[in-house]
Amino acid sequence: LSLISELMAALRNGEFSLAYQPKYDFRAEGITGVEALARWTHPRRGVVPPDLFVGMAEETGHIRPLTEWVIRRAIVDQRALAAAGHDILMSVNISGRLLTDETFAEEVLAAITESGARLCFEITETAVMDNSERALAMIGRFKDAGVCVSLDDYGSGLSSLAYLKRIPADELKIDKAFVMGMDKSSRDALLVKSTIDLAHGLGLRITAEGVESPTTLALLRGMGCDMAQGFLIGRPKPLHALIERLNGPA
Ligand code: G
Ligand code: G
Ligand code: NA
Ligand code: MN
Repeated sequence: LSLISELMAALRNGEFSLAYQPKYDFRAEGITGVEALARWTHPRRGVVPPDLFVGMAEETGHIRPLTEWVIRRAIVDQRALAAAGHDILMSVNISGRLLTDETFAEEVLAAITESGARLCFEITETAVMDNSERALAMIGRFKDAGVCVSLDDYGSGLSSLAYLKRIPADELKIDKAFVMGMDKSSRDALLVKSTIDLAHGLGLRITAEGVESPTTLALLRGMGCDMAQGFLIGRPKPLHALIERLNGPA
């Protein structure tokens, strides 16, 4: 039996979970957001790498049920965090492919509106570009429903400034490849600084992902970056561990 054929049952059987990676807000000097990352712990194979099952799900038409599961769980956990006194913006990854699936969008919009959860969709730039007109229309509808839109992995795809200008995004996430190199490479640092200025010029918030060292964090603060995400801030962890972190000293 191939792994992907087990995905639907795995979703029903509780083999999936979400790990939450904190996002540090420079201005608020604390954690104001998290990125939800899907995890599959297979009963025999153990942990299945997310890149593997996300890629397979995209290729085999399983990305919609997987994403619906992720969003449902993210909504419940966002509300649980709010009830515990933590007003956290919950980011979920959305494959660009799903942006043009109208029944997916209707269902998800209804669930989010009903719940009142504060969600943000992280969309990879390359995927958005595939089907621009329909994807743009869908992004607009999510935004109207109060969902924030983030362009993930910025700088690693087919970046077009003209396209960036057209997308009604709220946030840009600069790809970790540039951020991880910026404490050693002045070229990487310059690219990060330029991207921060570009985002701010367009009225977008900017998150740097892949922050692994205090030097990088200090550089980003000096450059006026809004948010930092990476192993230095925190690894992806289960909800209970996130809550412990949020309850603990800053
Ligand atoms: O922690 P990390 O190894 O989780 O994630 C690997 C990749 O899998 C990242 O590119 C991440 O965006 C992607 N990913 C994790 N969870 C999801 C998800 O729920 N949906 C989609 N589309 N991608 C996800
Ligand atoms: O594609 P996306 O940006 O959603 O990918 C998120 C991925 O980046 C996850 O696999 C997550 O575990 C990983 N990640 C998050 N922070 C860091 C970091 O500081 N260093 C490295 N190497 N990977 C990170
Ligand atoms: Na992401
Ligand atoms: Mn990313």
